[in-house]
Amino acid sequence: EDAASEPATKSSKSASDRKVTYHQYWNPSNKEYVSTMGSEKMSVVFSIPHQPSALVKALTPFQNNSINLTHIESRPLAEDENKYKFLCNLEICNEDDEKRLKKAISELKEISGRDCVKVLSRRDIDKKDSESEEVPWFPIKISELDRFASQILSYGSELDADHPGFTDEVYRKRRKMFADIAYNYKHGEPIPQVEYNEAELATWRTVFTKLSTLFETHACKEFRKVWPLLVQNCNYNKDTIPQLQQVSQFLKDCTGFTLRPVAGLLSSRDFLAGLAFRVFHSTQYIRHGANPFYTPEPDVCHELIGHVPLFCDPEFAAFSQEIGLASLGAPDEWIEKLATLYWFTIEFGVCREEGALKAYGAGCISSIEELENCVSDTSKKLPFECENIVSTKYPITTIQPVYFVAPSFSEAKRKIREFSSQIPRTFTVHYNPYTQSVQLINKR
Ligand code: HBI
Ligand code: FE
Repeated sequence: EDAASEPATKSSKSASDRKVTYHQYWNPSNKEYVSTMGSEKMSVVFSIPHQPSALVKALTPFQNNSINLTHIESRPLAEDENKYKFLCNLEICNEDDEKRLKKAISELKEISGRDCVKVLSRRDIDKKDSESEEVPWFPIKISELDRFASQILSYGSELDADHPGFTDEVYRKRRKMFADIAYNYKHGEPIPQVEYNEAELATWRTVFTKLSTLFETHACKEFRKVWPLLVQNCNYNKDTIPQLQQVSQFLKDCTGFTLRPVAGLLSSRDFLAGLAFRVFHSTQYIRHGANPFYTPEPDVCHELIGHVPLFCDPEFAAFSQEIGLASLGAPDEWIEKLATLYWFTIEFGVCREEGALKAYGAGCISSIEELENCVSDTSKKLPFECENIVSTKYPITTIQPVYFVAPSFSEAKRKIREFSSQIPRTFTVHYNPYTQSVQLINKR
């Protein structure tokens, strides 16, 4: 029954033979399943009337279904002063937990209304039933990305107990400041400038200095080409954390990509939708200085050093937008596939240059360990086939065991376009760069 928890057998089973749940992934080199974590974190966000006992009522579904909450937080609702929004964090450990959670969610929806409840998780557990023909909401014009600001997996300022900055009051205050910038940001505004403090600058200096030693030998040519321009134009150096606004302007001049500040992790659906409009959601805070070479979440080092240089390349920008356009209105199963494509390209992609392997994925470029691992023989390299990529499980907190070697970015874009033509949608999506909006054209 619970196939996921029995020990992996080293037989000839392939990744698709077995049901893999939670933090298990298929390691193709050892042909076995590896478990990375015991539980999966999720958040439930719901809005309820701003009046006594509304919260007690909204929490009864969790009580009735024995769901253990780990954190709860409230905010007034910008759109409606008569309502309050609550975020609850929880962890699920097995399928029984998930079953009870789903029941609690549907009860909560009865209480506060279907549209007032949202589940935020890496896997979309709050799926619509497959008979439902309803197309999930998606932004049509770039300004509608404002809707995502409050829908983040954790509220940015509230750190988990296992976060390196959990007990650091100063760090927590800073995180709240960064979260507020992102929370209040509206499309078209300049991104507020931030004066980074000494501790933050010291962390940047450590990371920047160490990573810089490997770029010449390990990073792809697109990265190496734009890096000196970022140094010249955007204050990329060991003593300055570049300002998002200045970087965004530079990116815009290169490829039309822009940055939007974000307070934490967005759902895959929301995050990918940004790419459709050539918008990259970027964090602005920096990791905690206790451990400069480890961060449990994206931070400004990862975004500015890992992601930004590649978005300056026209072919890479077009490739990235293609994944975003494919995601708009796609069913949940397809969002998961596209998120996996994102992972093995934009995050952990490698390519070949005159026979030698080079890194282009941001997760590789912003980590020493990954930079070394991704071009060495210790990790497995597979050819770039969308069908194979999307059925590959990957670890999110440890070094990657497998990489897919991309052909040129334009060829990768062609492959993604061909692959995503299978997405069951009644429309095709075209991007109009003049109006920064998508046009939907009915199929048939
Ligand atoms: N949210 N803010 C933010 N930054 C990311 O890099 C990010 C995200 N949400 C999902 C995500 N990345 C990917 O892992 C894919 O699920 C798309
Ligand atoms: Fe990233």
